[in-house]
Amino acid sequence: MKIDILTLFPEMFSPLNSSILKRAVDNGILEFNVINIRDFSLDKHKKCDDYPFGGGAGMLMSVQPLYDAIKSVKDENSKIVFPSPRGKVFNQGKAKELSKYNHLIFVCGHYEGVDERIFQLFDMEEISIGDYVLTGGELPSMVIIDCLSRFVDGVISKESLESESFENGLLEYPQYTRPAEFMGLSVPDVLLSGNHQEVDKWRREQSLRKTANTRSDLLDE
Ligand code: 4FD
Repeated sequence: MKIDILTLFPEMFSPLNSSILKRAVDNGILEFNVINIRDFSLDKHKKCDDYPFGGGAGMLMSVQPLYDAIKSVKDENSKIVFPSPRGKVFNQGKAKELSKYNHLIFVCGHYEGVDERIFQLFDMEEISIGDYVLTGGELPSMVIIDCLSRFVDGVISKESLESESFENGLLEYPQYTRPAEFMGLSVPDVLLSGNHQEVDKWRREQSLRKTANTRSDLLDE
């Protein structure tokens, strides 16, 4: 999968170059391309923002640099994502859906938003990572990219995907590794019993209890 990222702050994307995502890039499964929107400004000072018509606080991103930046990477198979507080809220299901595309384009907004005409010029899906406001779309883009990448074939093992929180509609059960005792705290006996049926039953109960306690809204669905 090829992922183009259009941003005024390319240096913010260095985290894509570590850990699991780096391994996926090295293995040829993912390709990231970080592009500076400023390089497309036709203004003599490379300006990319301006005051809103009608007045109001702050600045908007100008439509011209954005338009030319998107034009430079888009083809008929591209899916364009625009992280924004006014989008539908992101979740695992949306991540899975996005992971099926061969080409994604992330457009990172800044200032108080963008000139609305960009949404008339391109089919862009606005997606929010939660009900709060950030200084730019860079962190939301990285959150969405990290999450969807896990669903791309070969990025992580199938088993890891299936056993995690949300996959069965519940939060994850408690887990333990060696040593069996630390600072007087021991691991639940059932996990050392070797009885897989009992282990599965215990984990299911723990998942249900955790979900009921902190995210009972998940049990309604
Ligand atoms: N909740 C989110 C996304 C972007 C953002 C921006 C319009 C502000 C939060 C377009 C207004 C982009 C989110 C940048 N803050 N800030 O997903």
